[in-house]
Amino acid sequence: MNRTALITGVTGQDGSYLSELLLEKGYRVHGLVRRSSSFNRKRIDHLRSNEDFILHYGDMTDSSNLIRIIKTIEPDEIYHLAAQSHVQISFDVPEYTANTDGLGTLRILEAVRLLGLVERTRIYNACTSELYGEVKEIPQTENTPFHPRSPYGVAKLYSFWIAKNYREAYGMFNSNGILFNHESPRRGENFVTRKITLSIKDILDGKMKILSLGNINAKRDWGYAPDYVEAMWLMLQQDEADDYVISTNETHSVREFVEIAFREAGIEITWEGEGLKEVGIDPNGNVLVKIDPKYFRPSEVDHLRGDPSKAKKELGWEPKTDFRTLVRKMMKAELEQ
Ligand code: NAP
Ligand code: F7E
Repeated sequence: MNRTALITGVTGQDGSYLSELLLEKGYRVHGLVRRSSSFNRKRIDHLRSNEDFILHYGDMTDSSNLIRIIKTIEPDEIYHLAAQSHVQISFDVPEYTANTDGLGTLRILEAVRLLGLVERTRIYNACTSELYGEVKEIPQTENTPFHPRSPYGVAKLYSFWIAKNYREAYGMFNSNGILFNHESPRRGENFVTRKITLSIKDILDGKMKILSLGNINAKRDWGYAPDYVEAMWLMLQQDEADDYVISTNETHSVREFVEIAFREAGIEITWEGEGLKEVGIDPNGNVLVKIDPKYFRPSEVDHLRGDPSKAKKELGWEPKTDFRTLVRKMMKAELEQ
């Protein structure tokens, strides 16, 4: 096959699974990594000896490096995944989030356009169910109006529209993946699913007593990250660029995630009290879960459920992993570590 791909965000959860997928398919994979004072490559360390896996220093806030890298490698496909991806943290660093997640996408598009690669290079743009925010209908489809509820969501709204605008204005092959939450044992440790499995492991090991959470009634459409990176690849193999919802069409609360994860670890949790006083207790009456308002968001997304019918029809894509299996996989991986 001998195709060349560039992945921004290669050190992240999705970047690592996508790298594995593309290398298996025979691609030469280039990845953008940013400098940090301590090494941040543990998700891709196992790929380092592969000579088709090449890393370049860069940053989404610096156009000069993006132009230089894209000029050197002239990729057939760019998977643009790099982002400040934490919703709550985007309220703390809104300007940085806009720069990286919004303008970062523009920098990639402009680099491809100015380098004369419009005919050659196809771009996958990582968009998100956070665009729907305060949802206008259930389930959400490609036609549901957007109403983002965080600086992250608003930055990604710009990213969505600028990729679509460059598709319409310059005929670029830019596909937006509107991906709903997807998780794995490689999920960042401060996203709720991984925080829960990691904390349960710490409680069992005696390193932690109580898991503190924010809004446990929030509902998400949670899928399994390796299933979702396959959809990214499929989007770039189509005749035309387009926008696709990638989701499971099932929704579950954070509370349900907690209950199943504890059950997988052999502990049955029951709930007592209400609001800020609500606690999750084990059969011996020990409090293992409590509510801490510091994890509440200034504006919350309460309920997400995506309808992936278009992806099923046009890409032949379907989620392979259901919610229970996802929780089981994550908890099992945590306990085995
Ligand atoms: P992630 O684990 O947080 O990874 C983000 C990646 O972006 C990391 O490689 C990170 O590098 C890199 N990055 C952040 N800021 C950067 C900058 N200024 N310059 C260069 N690289 C930068 O995210 P993920 O879960 O894999 O998600 C991948 C993409 O899909 C993101 O755009 C995210 O917003 C979007 N998305 C995710 C989900 C989900 O549920 N996972 C759903 C919808 C959309 P470091 O390793 O150095 O931090
Ligand atoms: O929160 C609630 C929180 O941070 C999920 C990113 O990948 O998916 C992700 O964004 C829910 C929210 O993910 C805690 O309030 C309760 O309602 O795991 P999360 P997210 O905000 O849905 C979308 C699709 C993306 O695009 C993003 O990049 O869980 N919650 N207690 C908590 N959340 C966290 N993080 N920590 C808590 O203690």
